Amino acid sequence: MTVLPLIGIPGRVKAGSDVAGIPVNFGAAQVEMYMSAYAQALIAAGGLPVHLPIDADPLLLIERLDGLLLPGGTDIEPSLYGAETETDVFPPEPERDDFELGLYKGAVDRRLPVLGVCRGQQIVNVAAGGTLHQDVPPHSGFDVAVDTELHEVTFEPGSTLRDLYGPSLRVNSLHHQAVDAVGEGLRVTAWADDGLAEGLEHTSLPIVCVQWHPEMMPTRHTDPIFSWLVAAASDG
Ligand SMILES: [Mn+2]
Repeated sequence: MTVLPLIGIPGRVKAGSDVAGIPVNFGAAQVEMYMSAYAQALIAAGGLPVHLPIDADPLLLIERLDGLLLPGGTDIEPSLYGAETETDVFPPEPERDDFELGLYKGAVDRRLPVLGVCRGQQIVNVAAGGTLHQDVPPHSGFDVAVDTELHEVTFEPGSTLRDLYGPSLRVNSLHHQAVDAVGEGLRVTAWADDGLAEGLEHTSLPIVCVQWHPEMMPTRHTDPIFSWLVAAASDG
């Protein structure tokens, strides 16, 4: 029997009262959720996705995984990159920051492949000592369909993203924050036409990040970024 590469996806914590359809007496119960499109894309690419509960020890989880997908989500606590809060549009969830930073640290120590998407790219950058722009309204496509191609990105020659996508790509844009100062060991390999960083790669580890949401596009089942993660997770 073929053993598929096991790829972990953390989620987000909600109260039962914030989830439609849950009986009212479960209102105080903790619920975790993630966007299924990530799992669907990884399954289509030949991987085996698994949800990572926030209450588990991130390092024990990482020991069992072949790869990590850090997904989109809320803002990162600005004090983690030495800044004051400038916006509360998507308030930080400190426990989630701790959990995902722990997962990422473990993945780096084990040299596990990591794909960061949106907030995931920002987590990777902050973990490496980088900083964020806290509000970039032209990239906040929250009032249009999630697969709306809002801008173009151009890829750096000699990068993994360039190998996967070619010279440029039209992408959706569902973020209101973005990479500012780039963290140690990372380089920007995708640029929006206004100069914002839309992709990051580690210079020596199998870590690739994108600021857009490939899993929200109708092409998610064939998008090469998920095949990259599955192939890299199969190499170990
Ligand atoms: Mn964008």
